[in-house]
Amino acid sequence: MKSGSARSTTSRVRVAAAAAVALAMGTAGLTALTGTASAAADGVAVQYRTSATGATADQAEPWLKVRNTGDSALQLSTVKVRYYFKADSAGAAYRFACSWAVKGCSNITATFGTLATPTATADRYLDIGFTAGAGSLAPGADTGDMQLRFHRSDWQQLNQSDDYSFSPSRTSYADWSKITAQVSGSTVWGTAPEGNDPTDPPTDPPTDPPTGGQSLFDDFDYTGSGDPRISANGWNVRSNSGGPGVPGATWSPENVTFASSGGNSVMNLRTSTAGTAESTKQTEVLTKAMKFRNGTYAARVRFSDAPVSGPDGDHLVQTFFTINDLKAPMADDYAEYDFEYLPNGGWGEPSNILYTTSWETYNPDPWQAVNQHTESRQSHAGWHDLVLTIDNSSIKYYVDGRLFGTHDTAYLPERPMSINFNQWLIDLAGQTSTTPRAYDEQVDYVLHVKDQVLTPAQVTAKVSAFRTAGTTFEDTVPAG
Ligand SMILES: [Ca+2]
Ligand SMILES: [Ca+2]
Ligand SMILES: [Ca+2]
Repeated sequence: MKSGSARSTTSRVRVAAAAAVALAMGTAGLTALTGTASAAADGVAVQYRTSATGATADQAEPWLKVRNTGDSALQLSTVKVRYYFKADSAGAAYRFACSWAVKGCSNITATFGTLATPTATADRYLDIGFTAGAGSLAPGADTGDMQLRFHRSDWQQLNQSDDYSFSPSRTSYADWSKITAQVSGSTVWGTAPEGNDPTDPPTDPPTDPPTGGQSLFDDFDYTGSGDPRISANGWNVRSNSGGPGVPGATWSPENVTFASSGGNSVMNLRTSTAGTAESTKQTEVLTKAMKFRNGTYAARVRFSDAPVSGPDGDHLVQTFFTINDLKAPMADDYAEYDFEYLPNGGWGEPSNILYTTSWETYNPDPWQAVNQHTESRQSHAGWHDLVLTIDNSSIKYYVDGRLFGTHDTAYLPERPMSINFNQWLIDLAGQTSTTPRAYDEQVDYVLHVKDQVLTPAQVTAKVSAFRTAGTTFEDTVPAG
């Protein structure tokens, strides 16, 4: 099988120039991290107080502060805070107001909604969000006072004694877990009313009904690239020559290694060069079977911006992707879905860029690509939770729980695919030195769930369940 062969130096220049979809990204690196000690755990805490303590009141006054408990800067525009309450009647309508806020009332957004699973103390919610103008929070910093209020639109008294998030005893700021917070769609703080947690099963079933949750999970717990269990578990550590990458380069199984980190095993793909084709060793690990089509694909991958040794600057591609074989130029039953990180640019890009690309097909010569892509021009060094979902209505890419791109039905797969990780060099033009250097891409786990669209939070829960059960590998996906 030739994998990743859809590339040429000219290809991506044209693709990038087409700029089908551009998505500006904020600071990445969010929650939904599991199991690895080296993870930079990000999160927020919500503090609450109220100055309207009566069982009934003209207005509810949830005053809030949001604090960044993570260890990197947090864009407030990625944060949503949810206050839960019980409406005074099914038809009651409410209005929000901001009295004063350190971050500026004009930078605070508010949305009322109805809960999917009403409880005795909650059938509505108020979502507080932030515009880009609210800026970011440094680690440990908080938003300062947000003096918020809401009232019935008819200005009748509201009963707040039956409201889930209300507490009359909270007259000074303190952490309050009955208000929840999400960062980029993942809940990082608080406890929702029963049945309303984002990890509860979605009310809308996937387009394709579940077929028993057949799945592939591998925590990459191996002793080395020669471990016979790697092949037994369906993986090929590539040694055969060919594209993509520098012509004449080799694919090096011995550069695929495994290391334990805090009791968790991580696969390392090391790509090295000394500036010549003969010295260039690329790495790839892929499933032998092409049996994966609709469903959810997830992996925890560590991209790097700098070499582990030697001079920097090579036009490197660090990937997680699915692909099948092109049976003829422009054959429409070709399929490929990529996460591709270029830490030093390439394909005409001057600096780091992350692409997600969905392929209908291509013509190798003369080059013609039929695809749709989303890109983000910023560093993605470090660990990232990558999720790809495919059903019969769309293709979605998530990075760290945040929707990165949605691609159209024209790019849906017609046939099953393999699952691949590789790291390779577009060319040798990024760093012309002959001093040896090496770059690492690491993979913590891979998960595929056939015919089910999982949320990033459900992916995290599924991986946690495998680990709790002591399962480091399982493959119940039937042959394609
Ligand atoms: Ca109420
Ligand atoms: Ca692992
Ligand atoms: Ca296709």
